[in-house]
Amino acid sequence: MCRTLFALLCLFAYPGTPASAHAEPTIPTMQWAGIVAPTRESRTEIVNQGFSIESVVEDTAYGFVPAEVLDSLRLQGYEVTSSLAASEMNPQDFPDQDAVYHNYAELKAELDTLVTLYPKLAHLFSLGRTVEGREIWGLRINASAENAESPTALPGIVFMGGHHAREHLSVEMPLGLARFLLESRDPAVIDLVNRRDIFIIPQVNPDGSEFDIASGRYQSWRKNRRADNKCAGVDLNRNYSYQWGTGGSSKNNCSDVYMGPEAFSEPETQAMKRFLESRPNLKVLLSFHTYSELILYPWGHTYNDLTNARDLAAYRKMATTMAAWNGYHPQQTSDLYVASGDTTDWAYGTLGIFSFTFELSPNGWGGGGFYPGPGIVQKTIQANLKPALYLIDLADDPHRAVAMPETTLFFGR
Ligand code: 0X9
Ligand code: ZN
Repeated sequence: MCRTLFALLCLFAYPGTPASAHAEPTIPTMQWAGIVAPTRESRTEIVNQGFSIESVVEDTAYGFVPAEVLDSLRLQGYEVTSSLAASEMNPQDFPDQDAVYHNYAELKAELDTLVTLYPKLAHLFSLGRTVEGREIWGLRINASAENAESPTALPGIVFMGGHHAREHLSVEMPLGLARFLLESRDPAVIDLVNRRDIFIIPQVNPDGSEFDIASGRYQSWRKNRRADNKCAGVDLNRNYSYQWGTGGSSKNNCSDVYMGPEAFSEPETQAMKRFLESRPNLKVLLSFHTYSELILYPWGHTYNDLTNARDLAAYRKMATTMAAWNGYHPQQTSDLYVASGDTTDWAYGTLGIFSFTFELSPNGWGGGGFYPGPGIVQKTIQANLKPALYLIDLADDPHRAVAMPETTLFFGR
């Protein structure tokens, strides 16, 4: 078991302690570990203590955890099935092999190209700047708007990726979707695009993404790059304000699920807040993450079902419909583990936007985890086009999903 585990772990390019950029003897070493946690409650409990769960295989949760937290979990009686200091892991893969992925400059160049090729349809804008001063780019696809700001009566939808630095595939997915929507000559797609106000924000956390690749070796970095705490970074997907800090996130700034000193403490989440609040026509949101092949819908901060039965019925129908197309597993977010402060709970709980998280491929850490290689990019984009078109169509009224027969051609009316 251990041998197999080590072989698989070596697929992760994780060369050193993320905190080593601020090396002090007191900074705990990050570990990759497996812990027996067979129920959602036990998984929530270990997340609460600072364990960042990345995948669940049978009764074991795998993820990153500061060494001191792992020691404490052991003392509490948790069975640790495997653990490995990050610094012991040698990368087996080289970023050169992954040249198909877009770094920050390449992403901007690609967005510029799309705007140049489709000036009447595509409008580039900045949502604001990151901790390190990078612009967070957004692309608006709207056939009747003159620019990124002009008002519209059309129903809106937003796709986003890259909240978590190492989840590079989650940047490629919305970027690939943008390209598809602009390039398609399918009359049904053209008609759909003409009827909607579509926003694509491929990389919410460019500082983190750049840090992850900058040294030429992947850093398995998750958070943003706030540098004024002992260990750098805030988990942006724990920093939104809805039920912030109520479970499944950590006050320990060395944890990968550090919630930040207060809700919306980070310029990246502030930028998202400003953007989403300024667009009342937005009715649907999809935040791409990796990995595990899941379709998640609220709530994430509580095991309770949504109290709005009409919304819940629509969410369930939408999730199962999309799952039949991409083969992912649909579930309420908290069935995995409770986590508070994420994008989707806030967007739905505060703004009423129908919000999903997709955990993209691979479906387990045997497939390369956060670094699944170049071959998966186009497959993932293709697999998720139909779900994306379905959501775009439903942006006028997601409740329409409930009465829609499974076989309905969801666009092209
Ligand atoms: O933990 C997360 O932020 C997401 N998983 S990831 O492996 N990409 O980090 C899932 C977020 C789902 N939201 C909640 N559990 N509330
Ligand atoms: Zn993520």
